[in-house]
Amino acid sequence: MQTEVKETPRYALVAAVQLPNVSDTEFESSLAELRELAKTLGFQAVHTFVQKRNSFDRTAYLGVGKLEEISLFVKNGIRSDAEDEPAQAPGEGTFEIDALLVDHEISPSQARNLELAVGCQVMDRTMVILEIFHRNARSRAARAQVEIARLGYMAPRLREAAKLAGPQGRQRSGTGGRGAGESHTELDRRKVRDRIAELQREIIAMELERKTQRARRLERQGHGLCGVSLVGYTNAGKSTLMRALTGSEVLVANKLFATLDTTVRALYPESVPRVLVSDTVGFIKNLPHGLVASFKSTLEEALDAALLLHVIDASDPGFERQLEVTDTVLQEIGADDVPRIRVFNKIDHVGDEAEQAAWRAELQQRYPGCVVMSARRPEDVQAMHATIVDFFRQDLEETELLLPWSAQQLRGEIFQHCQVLEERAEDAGSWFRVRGEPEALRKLREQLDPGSRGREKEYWEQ
Ligand SMILES: Nc1nc2c(ncn2[C@@H]2O[C@H](COP(=O)(O)OP(=O)(O)O)[C@@H](O)[C@H]2O)c(=O)[nH]1
Ligand SMILES: [Mg+2]
Repeated sequence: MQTEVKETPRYALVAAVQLPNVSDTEFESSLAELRELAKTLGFQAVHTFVQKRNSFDRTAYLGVGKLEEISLFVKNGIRSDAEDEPAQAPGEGTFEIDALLVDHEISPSQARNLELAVGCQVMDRTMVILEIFHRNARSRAARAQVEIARLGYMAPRLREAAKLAGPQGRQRSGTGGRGAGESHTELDRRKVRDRIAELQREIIAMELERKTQRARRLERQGHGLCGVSLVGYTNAGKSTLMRALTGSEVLVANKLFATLDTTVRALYPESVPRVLVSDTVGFIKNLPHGLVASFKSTLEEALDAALLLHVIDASDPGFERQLEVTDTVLQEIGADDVPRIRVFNKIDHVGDEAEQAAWRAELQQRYPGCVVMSARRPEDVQAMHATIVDFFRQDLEETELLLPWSAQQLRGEIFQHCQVLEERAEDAGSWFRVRGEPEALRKLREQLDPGSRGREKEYWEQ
């Protein structure tokens, strides 16, 4: 008997048409990516249906035979003891299918017909990605940009639903000339257009604001708050590395929807200065054109970081092109001046030990300063941890501070902002040898030596 509380997984089927001009490798890698994207939405992709066709079926994307096959799967569910096998009949010991995910963007009417034919919710590739962006957009600019894309995507689909809403709707739009139904649709269309225009104005205004935000970010770093952002393609291992670096592996092990956790955590073991690591929305190989702007704006959050880790799947044959695209996009969003380390991950996934060593050497030669590692090897994660900490320490200064007995309340400040190398009690107070950010040290000195401020005051009062 199962007594532990477990979150219910949502099961999804995946379907795709392979067109004649699409190679098997390309097709497979797109499907793998879709499954990975589905996972970030909390779906477990249990079964994939593929069909080779010269074109998508105009009515329902897939052919009739395939539709029947899927609908049987949806009707009976899957066996709970073998999660990728169809059940013979619905009932006890079966799991329900919650959605069918389609690896292309399909038209509103295709989606509608497909839903009717298979008997469950249908999400196409664009909708899956939009949902991920929606969940990951944190800044106002990113949220506005994603809403524009959602409106553009949803509007024709809502119209489609309204059109099929029954005889009433049809009757109204059918009353010759400009029927009531039609003007209603036009009204909706205008509303959507107005809203999009409004959002676009907001975005322009926010662009100005962003410049100030960057200045603020630099100031924050001066206070000893350091951010690292992980960027790179979906499936490169960003979230895995993030969990390993922040010690949250244990925490999420029992949690099914781990990937939904958003995603800023302190480096663990903790360091001084304290380093915050954040995950970003991954690049997508097959990104629908209409989503490019939203993607870039969600990525812009990486601009807040003091250091970017560009994670690359070293075992992916297409990594070079992905690396170039990432570089270009980072440049486009103005992240060029943020220091960056290339992290070739998944080296454990490249052949045997000799092959791994050869590949490592080649990568290190081709990309000087890069890190080659596996997020699954604790010693590699530890080394990455050390590299990050070193990065934030390179600008640190070493100095001595005297904390007078009368100012012991500032003791906490010292430990929070500096690494204390030595401490000693003296007649006048506690003496420290510390390392810290120059700006943080300057502030501390000011607080600790009110005398200097007093002298300044005298000077000004003369
Ligand atoms: N073999 C191997 N697999 C890895 C490594 N890092 C991540 N993975 C796997 O690659 C898949 C994608 O990882 P994930 O962290 O979700 O990638 P993200 O999309 O970049 O966040 C998961 O199945 C991970 O378990 C690694 O270093 N070696
Ligand atoms: Mg991830």
